[in-house]
Amino acid sequence: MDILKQKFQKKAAELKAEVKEILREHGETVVENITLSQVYGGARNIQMMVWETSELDPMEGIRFRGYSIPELKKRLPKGPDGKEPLPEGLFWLMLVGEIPTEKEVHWLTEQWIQRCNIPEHVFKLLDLLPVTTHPMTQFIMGITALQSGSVFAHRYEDGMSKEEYWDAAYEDAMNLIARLPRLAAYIYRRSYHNGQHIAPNIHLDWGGNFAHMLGIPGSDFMNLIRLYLTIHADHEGGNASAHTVHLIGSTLSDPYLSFAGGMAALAGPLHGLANQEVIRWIFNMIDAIGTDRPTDDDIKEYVHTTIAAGKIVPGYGHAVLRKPDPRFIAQMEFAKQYIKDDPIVNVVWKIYELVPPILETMGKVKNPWPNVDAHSGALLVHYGMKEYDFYTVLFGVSRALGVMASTCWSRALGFPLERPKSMTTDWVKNFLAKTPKVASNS
Ligand code: CMX
Repeated sequence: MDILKQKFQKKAAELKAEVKEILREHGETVVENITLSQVYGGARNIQMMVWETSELDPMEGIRFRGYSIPELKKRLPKGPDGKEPLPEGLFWLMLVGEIPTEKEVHWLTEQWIQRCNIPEHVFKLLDLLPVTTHPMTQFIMGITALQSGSVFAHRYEDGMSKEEYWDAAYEDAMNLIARLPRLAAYIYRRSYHNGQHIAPNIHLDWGGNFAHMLGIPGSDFMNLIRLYLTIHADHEGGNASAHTVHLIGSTLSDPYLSFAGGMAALAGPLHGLANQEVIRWIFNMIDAIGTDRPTDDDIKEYVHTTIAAGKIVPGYGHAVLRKPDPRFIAQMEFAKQYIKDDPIVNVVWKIYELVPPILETMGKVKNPWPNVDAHSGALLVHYGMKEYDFYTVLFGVSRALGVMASTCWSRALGFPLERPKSMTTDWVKNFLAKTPKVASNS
């Protein structure tokens, strides 16, 4: 058994025993009451699942196993030039709760290189699609095609015991993560570079090799990809992509299929697709105004026009966060360190000053601050990746780290089929007829 799997097995057995004890003593304890507004309002804030790998605080933002992004930037092992953290280290941390050593991260990089081979039928399937097919559609189809190699599905068919689910899930998680950069780069090169593919470089780390296969040169772009893949990896369990992976996985559908489902959720404009929408919106604004150096008034007017047309301002707002997203700030700091006077980056920073007060005056937006998607496109455009339809695929490659580590935990802890209760409005009316009215706080 490999070193990471051994560590995970030990930790999982300990936590499983602990959870059993917690539930034996406190299983009937009520965690919180739920209001009708939450039921009709997208289940906001209802605590209804366990997700070990990260936790989101509305004011402070994401912590991965207790570590904030600035802490991770300091403590995780870094790429060859010692600048940006290696996403391999974050996966290790999320899976077993320990910051890995340089040696352990090196081992993981090697593992993913050994597991990165993609069967020919996957490329053949993608080649049948029109090159104009949205990259997220290609990504989901590619992942689904990879499912034929699912260790979990094959072992289940062979009569695997419940006690082994975590082991098969681990194998699929490791293989899938290893293969995603190659799959994503293949989609990028076939969609935008006439199918001129670039072979993997086995001497590079997971993120560095991904940047290399995308074909965008330079060590700064490699560093951007390392940081990007780290900060997008997980955002606790309730976000739409993570929750979808959790839900599908609970049916014992294998990790490939549950990840493909999660990617379909990520492809929505209120979630991960917002990263392409942000840059499309900025390009449209620049076209409408006629310059990539718009004034404050130009931008304000464009924001008002967007809102007046009944549209959202992409990259702003969040279902949980109530402060600027630390993932936005991390990208802003990257730009300050690596990039000088880039027009699109400057526009993103001006929008950051101008949009929150406008959203606040609307009186209904709970969080007027930027989220992760408000900045990422400007950095990619700077390094030459202007094909914004591809951006959500990058997000998806990163998100695999968190949702796959969590899938291992879900199978190790033996989580059952997820099946919350729904209700009809008739049920609600009957219930209200019998229930004393609670004063509204608005
Ligand atoms: N621009 C305009 N209106 C906005 C807004 C924005 N950026 N953010 C919220 N609102 C509106 C909502 O549409 C809602 O309006 P209605 O009452 O008319 O339906 C109202 O403000 C209240 O919404 P909220 O409670 O503040 O936000 P939600 O939790 O419902 O939704 C989110 C959160 C992210 C979907 C929303 O803020 C939004 O649409 N943002 C823009 C899209 C975006 O950037 N998504 C990416 C999020 C991060 C990620 O998952 O990748």
